Amino acid sequence: MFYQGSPLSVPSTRSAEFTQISDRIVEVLRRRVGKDERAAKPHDWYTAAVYTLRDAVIDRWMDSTRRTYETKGKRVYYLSLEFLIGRLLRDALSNMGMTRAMEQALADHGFDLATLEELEPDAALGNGGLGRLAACFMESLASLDIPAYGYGIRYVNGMFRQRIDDGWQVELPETWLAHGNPWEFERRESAYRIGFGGDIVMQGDRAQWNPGEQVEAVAVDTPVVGWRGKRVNTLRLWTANAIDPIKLDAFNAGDHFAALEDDLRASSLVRVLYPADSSPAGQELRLRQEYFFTSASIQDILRRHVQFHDDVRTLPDQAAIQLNDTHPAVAVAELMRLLTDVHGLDFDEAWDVTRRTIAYTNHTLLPEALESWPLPLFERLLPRHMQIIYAINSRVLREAGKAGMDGAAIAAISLIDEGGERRVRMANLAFAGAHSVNGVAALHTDLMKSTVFADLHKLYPTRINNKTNGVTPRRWLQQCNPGLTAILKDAIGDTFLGDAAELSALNALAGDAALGERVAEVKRANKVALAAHLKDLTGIRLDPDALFDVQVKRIHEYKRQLLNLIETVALYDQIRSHPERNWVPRVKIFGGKAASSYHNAKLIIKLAGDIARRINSDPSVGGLLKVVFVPNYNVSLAERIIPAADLSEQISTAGMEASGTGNMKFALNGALTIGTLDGANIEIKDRVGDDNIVIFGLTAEEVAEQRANGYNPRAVIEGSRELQQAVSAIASGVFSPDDPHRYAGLMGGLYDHDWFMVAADFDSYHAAQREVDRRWQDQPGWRTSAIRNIANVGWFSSDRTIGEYAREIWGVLK
Ligand code: B1N
Repeated sequence: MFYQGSPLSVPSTRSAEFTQISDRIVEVLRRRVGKDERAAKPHDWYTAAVYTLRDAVIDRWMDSTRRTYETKGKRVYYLSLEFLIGRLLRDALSNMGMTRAMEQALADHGFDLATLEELEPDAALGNGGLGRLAACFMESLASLDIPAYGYGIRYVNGMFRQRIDDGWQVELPETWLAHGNPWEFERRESAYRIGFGGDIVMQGDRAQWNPGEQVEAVAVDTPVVGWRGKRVNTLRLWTANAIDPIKLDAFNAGDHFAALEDDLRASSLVRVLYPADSSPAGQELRLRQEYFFTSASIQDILRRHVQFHDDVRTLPDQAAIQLNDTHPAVAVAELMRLLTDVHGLDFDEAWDVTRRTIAYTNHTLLPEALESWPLPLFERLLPRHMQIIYAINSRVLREAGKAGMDGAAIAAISLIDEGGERRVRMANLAFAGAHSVNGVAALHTDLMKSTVFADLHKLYPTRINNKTNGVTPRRWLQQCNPGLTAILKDAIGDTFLGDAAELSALNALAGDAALGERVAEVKRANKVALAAHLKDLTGIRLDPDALFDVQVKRIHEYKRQLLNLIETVALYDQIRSHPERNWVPRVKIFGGKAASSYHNAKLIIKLAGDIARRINSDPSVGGLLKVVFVPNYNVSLAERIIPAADLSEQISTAGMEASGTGNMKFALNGALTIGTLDGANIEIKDRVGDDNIVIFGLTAEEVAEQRANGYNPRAVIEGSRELQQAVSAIASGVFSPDDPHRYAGLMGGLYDHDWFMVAADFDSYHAAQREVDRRWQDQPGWRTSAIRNIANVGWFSSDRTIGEYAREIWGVLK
């Protein structure tokens, strides 16, 4: 694998840059990694390569910071409990324009860049879409030359590693920091005290909070390089230290555990990411994490502000704080607290500053994912914030009263849920404390106005706005699909690299057979590469000429992996009953993690494995159908899978997927979408055109209507032969002979309530899949559709999204 001492072929054009890098790597290897070239292991070379690149990044980083200070520009602060970054080496090299030079330099020492890249662990400080969006946004902010900081938590253990044991998900800790992290810089000087509990004493009309416990938050910075290295911004993740890490008296008295108790309490705060993703995560530690990172971030923002502008009242001119969902919503109360209790503003002034500074993004309307905290817990942990929230609430309710709202509307607007156990509603707090509240796709924003926030929207009718999500085309096209990128450059030039909207030039070439063939060749090469990788991971052999039909995302009932699996079983039945038909060979690829406490999601993973085992070993399907569950789906796997997909499954129950962002990545890489009219699928359809996407199923409105009018899934199942057959096969243990009742409950749920409308959409989905078959059988037509997808989804670049936030919410771009 590694050609120690015997260089790989090095192109004859040795740039000056390459020679310099080659020499620098050896220098760095010796002086900073502490290894001699002969003794160095591949990981040492990887580290030396990162340090060498990092030196170039640091120069730009300091330039960027200096420019921001000099121009006294307004800064954007993106507060997010999750940043799902993945690997950084390829991204930073590519954005710095150093990929080729680094490749040559490493080859000079006998190493292959692609192989060394594999040694970098994924920074998986996020669950799924929300965390990945934060990472795409950080890259776009730097690419658009906007001064911005990301703020979050430096989890020691990020998203768990998923192992599949006998078909079941097993969660293992992910130890991404085990070999150190060459990208990060600890900033001991940027440290803040974070309090919990305690009591409040009034001094005149000023409150003083005396916390019962304190920890120290310390900043750890990672550079974020924008496209063409224009700007390097900072991702600032907080780690926690005990104020008093060891109680020597206790230690000397022999009570070693008590001596280290504070240290343990501090480290447990930043120890693990909650693997919740749109599932409830309501435990005390979660609230502590949220307040810990939010307070540290707000203190840091205020410190930076008063350092240069001694009046806190000008904060809204200098800072825009974006809350990524409600996880940092306590920022509203924390900023109020610091402005009043510490900086001496009166309540009205502070409220004005707070609202003009803060904006909030909502990412889900699922009731179980809307954060609310039991009031006694909140009050015990954050007594001063509880007082401030009461004060905000009385103000908001007064406004609602003045506006003539009725009791039901006032109860819905209240920051306190009074139905049953009293709870603090974080979404209402964020809504009240922000000047902008945005949804992440057009339909989702409309539903915010008509459902969860209907009454708040009536009271503050200009606050809700839409910012349809986007993805960075650097990582999700250029870096993950260099083959396709090269063809596109040949076809339309390279302006699309800086502006993804320029991909639309491809529309003129959509029917060009030669281009269609070249795009298909790259797709096939990507499929061959993926097949080889999946063979290593799972032992399953895949035919690269089959249609690769992919559903990779978190496992959740609303995302309806179950609909796809049931349809897979129906297809299997039909292939066996009608082997003479002209079936399209398919590979069904599934991947994704289930929240550790989400029983049905875990059962769905087991079902995928059970179905795969049975179908893959059945000679009567003659290789026409293969099913794989890819273990441990993560960003790096997505980078291999998405460029190799023919068909993208975006099949959530309409009205439930706020946006989706995988849908955008697949289309950008030339996959066709089979999907419902949900989230951003609708906007993708509007752009690629009805002929280049396959839409099925109920609309959000029809889903709501059916639910309201008494939906009867049992009748639906009994009325569909294919569905009934597939469901009863699964229920009766055809795929689980070792435990025939394993899926009786899961299938019983479909008959009894079927909240996610699997049965209602089945026939329509099944027919849509046969429509996919017909389109696939016309390969030139399929290729044209693939090109139309690539040509028309440039709009879903996160550069466009960030441009909209910058102009319409933050006021930082013209
Ligand atoms: O945010 C993504 C959207 O594209 C997806 O449609 C949406 O499901 C996702 C609690 C969440 N919404 N809510 C979460 C994550 C973690 C958690 O603890 C909720 N994730 C989404 C980006 O807008």
